[in-house]
Amino acid sequence: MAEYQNILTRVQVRGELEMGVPAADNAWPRDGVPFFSYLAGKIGNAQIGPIYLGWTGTISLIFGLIAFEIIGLNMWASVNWDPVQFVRQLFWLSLDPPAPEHGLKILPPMREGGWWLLAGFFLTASILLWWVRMYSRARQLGMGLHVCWAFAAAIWLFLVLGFIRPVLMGSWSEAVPFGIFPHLDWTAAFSLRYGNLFYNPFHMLSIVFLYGSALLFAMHGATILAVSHLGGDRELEQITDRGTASERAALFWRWTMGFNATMESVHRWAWWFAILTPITGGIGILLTGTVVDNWYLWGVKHYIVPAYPDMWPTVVDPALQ
Ligand code: 07D
Ligand code: 07D
Repeated sequence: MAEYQNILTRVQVRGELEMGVPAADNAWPRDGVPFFSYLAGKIGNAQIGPIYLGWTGTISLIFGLIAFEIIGLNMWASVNWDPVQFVRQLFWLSLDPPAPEHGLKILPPMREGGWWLLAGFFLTASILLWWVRMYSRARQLGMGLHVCWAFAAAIWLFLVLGFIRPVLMGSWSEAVPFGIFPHLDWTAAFSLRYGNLFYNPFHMLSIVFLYGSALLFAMHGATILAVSHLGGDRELEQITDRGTASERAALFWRWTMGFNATMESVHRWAWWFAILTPITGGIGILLTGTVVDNWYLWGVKHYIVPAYPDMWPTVVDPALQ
């Protein structure tokens, strides 16, 4: 029994190596010879491969690599091609979007944002092609399209941040730089520039769904693990049956909080919470600077926050000068 008190997977799923169900179109075969890995079996299925790359997968990876190279080489150039400094400063290095004077120019000088645009183009193409791949693989396997629509929700926020909002604002300079800490600086500066993002109701909603996703994930993951020694991880067969591990799990929640999700509905809850995080987030970013210029003043106007007491002489917002 102790075998099944699991945090990591204790059961190594190993049978015959399998190639998966026959696919409707065999235009592009599955690549690689499958093999078993003990470590992979610790966290999931022990079989690695074969993988289906196809045209969209292959081009997506190539485009992603080109973007990654452009970003990396620009960062390296920014430390005069010094390999030691490149490694030491990697997290602080940046490839910035064009400066405001270039507006929405499609061909700004390469060293003044041109490389950022090119990298952005390849990264976006790569992500969109990966989306097409998710869509086509799901169709071919006769699955629902839940995964690719969830991915589309994240792509929505990505496009708002780096493309749609900058276009609406008339300047690439509004977009996010490529860089580990630089993109955090951008995030903080964005919040400050637009009067504290905490008062943006869509940022609030996005946080609700983000935290809610963590809570749901914890509840569901914990519940299934808690009944997996009774076979509760075989969720599907147990949805409607009585006397199963699932019924016990459901009862646990009904007894502790008076209500329980079902084996099916909990996954719908999880899906909606997850996708609503970037959907509401994207709406919040889209409204910032386009419709609302200062979320703090917006909050004062709508009685969300009290105004600061009038203690000092009025100053003009330097951003408005
Ligand atoms: C665990 C799945 C695996 C994904 C990983 C990320 C890259 C970047 C860098 C080429 C959960 C792979 C990383 C491909 C390579 C270069 C220069 C997903 C998992 C391991 N952020 N962000 C991170 C991205 C934005 C914010 C980390 C991407 C917005 C804050 C990582 C995007 C804002 C914090 C990262 C993006 C924002 C981070 C870990 C795109 C507002 C952190 C991510 C495409 C939403 C955290 C140092 C992670 C950190 C962090 C990547 C956009 C805010 C580098 C690819 C502009 C506050 N972000 N981010 O695990 O440690 O996600 O930063 O939009 O604290 Mg970010
Ligand atoms: C980034 C979607 C794009 C990613 C894609 C994936 C690759 C390859 C590689 C696997 C994450 C691309 C993949 C390239 C991967 C490998 C190998 C999703 C992304 C397509 N905030 N804030 C949010 C909190 C503050 C700010 C969301 C909390 C401050 C800005 C979220 C706090 C300031 C923006 C959230 C807090 C500020 C956000 C992001 C607390 C900074 C956004 C949701 C407790 C001082 C973004 C409306 C998400 C947004 C966002 C949480 C504080 C700024 C809920 C908990 C006040 C500018 N914040 N924030 O899913 O949507 O991101 O805002 O203080 O743009 Mg915030």
